[in-house]
Amino acid sequence: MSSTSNLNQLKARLASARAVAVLTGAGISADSGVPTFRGADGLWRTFRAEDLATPEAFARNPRVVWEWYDWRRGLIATKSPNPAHHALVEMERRFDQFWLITQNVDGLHAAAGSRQLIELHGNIWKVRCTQCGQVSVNREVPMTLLPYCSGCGGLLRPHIVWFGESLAPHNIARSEEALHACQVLLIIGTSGVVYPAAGFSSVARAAGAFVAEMNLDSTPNSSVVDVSIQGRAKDVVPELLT
Ligand code: BJW
Ligand code: ZN
Repeated sequence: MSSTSNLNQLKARLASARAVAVLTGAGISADSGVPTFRGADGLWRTFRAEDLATPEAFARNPRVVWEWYDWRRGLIATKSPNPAHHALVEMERRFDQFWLITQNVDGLHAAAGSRQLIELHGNIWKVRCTQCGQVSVNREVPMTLLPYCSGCGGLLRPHIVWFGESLAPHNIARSEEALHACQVLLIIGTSGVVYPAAGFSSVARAAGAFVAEMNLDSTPNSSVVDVSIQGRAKDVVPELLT
């Protein structure tokens, strides 16, 4: 089926939907200039994930891990939301029920003004104490390395979900609610390889939702969804509002 008829089919579904859920990944922020994880110039072609994005790596060498995050924070600080982020803010206004589930940690959805937001993998602008668990916002760029908790003196870590760590139970619960309640699920700019988010398309589809993927390429999700629309997020997502 052509991309135009896929787009029209999706727009017709949205026109009659009351509850809509969206899952985003690094591809939506790629159009703002934030590097993806696994693309051609993805972050992990130069850094090995298992060297940096794990609790073991942090325990072994917190400074190296913090240097990587400090570098990324400096980069993200110069970026702003693009038309795809803004279109999702408008979409939130249009539907009775709306959930935006993001795997991104860059904070660009919140910066655009999205409110019904589930930051599944955490936020790069938040830190968490490894001793007392206190979470706080930290926007220093560059930041003091290593950072310590003002309350208890414990070492602070990024408030981000690393490989092998559990996602916050309330975020899982809200996502489950969204996947079961939505009539349409949009999956935008994710490679669909990292669980549990990679399984969300199947969950929503089994619960009866119409599922659409928007991505530059095909992904493991492409064979599960009702329609795949190829293109850049900044071009295709705003099209849904027209
Ligand atoms: C565009 C575009 C444009 C580009 N427009 N599109 C074996 C089987 C199943 C599961 C596991 C397994 N072994 C281990 C696991 C569990 C593991 C997992 O899933 N691993 C897989 C890799 C196999 N998951 C976990 O550990 C999770 N925890 C968990 O499951 O707990 C229970 C458990 C523990 C242990 C064992 C088993 C269960 C936690 C996952 C946390 C993920 N965190 C990260 C890193 C955080 C570090 C940081 O950011 O600082 O989050 S991983 C990284 O990938 C990041 C992202 O959020 C996530 C997803 O990436 P995303 O967004 O899809 O980006 P890309 O780059 O991969 O894709 C970009 C896409 O955009 C591409 O498709 C492009 O085509 C497209 N694109 N430009 C539109 N302009
Ligand atoms: Zn503390």
